[in-house]
Amino acid sequence: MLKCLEEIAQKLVTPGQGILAADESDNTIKKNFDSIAIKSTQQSRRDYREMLFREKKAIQEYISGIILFDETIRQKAADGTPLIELISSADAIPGIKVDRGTKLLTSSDIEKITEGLDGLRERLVEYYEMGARFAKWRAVITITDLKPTRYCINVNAHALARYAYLCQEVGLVPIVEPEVLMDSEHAFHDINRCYEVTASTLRVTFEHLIDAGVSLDSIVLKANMVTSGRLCVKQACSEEVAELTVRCLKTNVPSIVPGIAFLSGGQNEVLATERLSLMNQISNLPWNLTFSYGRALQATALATWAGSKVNVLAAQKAFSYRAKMNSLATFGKWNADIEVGLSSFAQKLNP
Ligand code: 5MM
Repeated sequence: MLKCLEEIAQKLVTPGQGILAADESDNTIKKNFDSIAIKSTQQSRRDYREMLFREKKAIQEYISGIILFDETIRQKAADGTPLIELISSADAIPGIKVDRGTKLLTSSDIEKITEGLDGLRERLVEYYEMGARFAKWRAVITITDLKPTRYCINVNAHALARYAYLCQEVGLVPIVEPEVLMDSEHAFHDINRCYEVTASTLRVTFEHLIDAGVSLDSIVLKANMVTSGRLCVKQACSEEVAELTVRCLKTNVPSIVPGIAFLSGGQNEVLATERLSLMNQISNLPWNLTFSYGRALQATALATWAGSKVNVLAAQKAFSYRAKMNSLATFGKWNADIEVGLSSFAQKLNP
């Protein structure tokens, strides 16, 4: 069983490939659809995700795994094919978000705890039987002058460790995602404060994973980059983000972990790609560094699709293009000259 888990974890972080986070909860996808004036219904969510999953060539080449929401893993495409089969037939690994979202910690008006441990073992078995081979649980840590508290980091790390152990027990690779938010309404912090909080969060998370008996060679860490907060007046440049992120990870993430797949966290598509590429230009990294982007893989594709069948081809090309740019970034081979921009790309599509 463990040999197989190791192989799945390795495949998820194969150089040249990364993960598509398509597990937006109903609230999040509604906000995304609001931005293109589309009503979020079971069918519109299905149509949008089917459009992405049918971009077979791009998925085969650039995407190692796709994280699904509970509704999606049960859905069928318009022609009756289960959506999960579209993913498997493109040689990508289906994954599933298993946390049940965040709630306020009782002692705090800002800090959150991620829920979903009750009945988790049984749900994981069901997802495995449905074909999922990895899972995801996201904890969120908010920075203010006085936060996060040690208590918040601890309870979230504890939940991540219990989740990760249960996943491995049933044959799912756990993606462990302790996200230090860069885009909260409180995010006035500078990059050094982000470094400090990310370092403590990772240190405590790995202490809990080790105490719980989680096999660290069979997980994927989904980490935030070390950046300035969205509202910080002086934004750190990409070179500094890359350098501090790698330094923070080297100090706090054991080298036995096969790979780290970054979240984009509100960075725009090009910045998220540029920073991943810069990190992969740094030599002697003990783990593979790749992407597990939601917004930074989908933003242009979503806007291009705009809920209309006539835009499906162009939206798929936009998704494919972004996936390719990030694939190059996993080799440290992306640069601004290659990033020709979607306008000229779209012109080539519709000359
Ligand atoms: C795709 O979004 C995921 C689900 O978020 P919600 O439960 O809030 O709807 C989210 O966990 C995502 O995987 C990570 O935040 C990374 O996505 P971004 O957009 O930051 O790359």
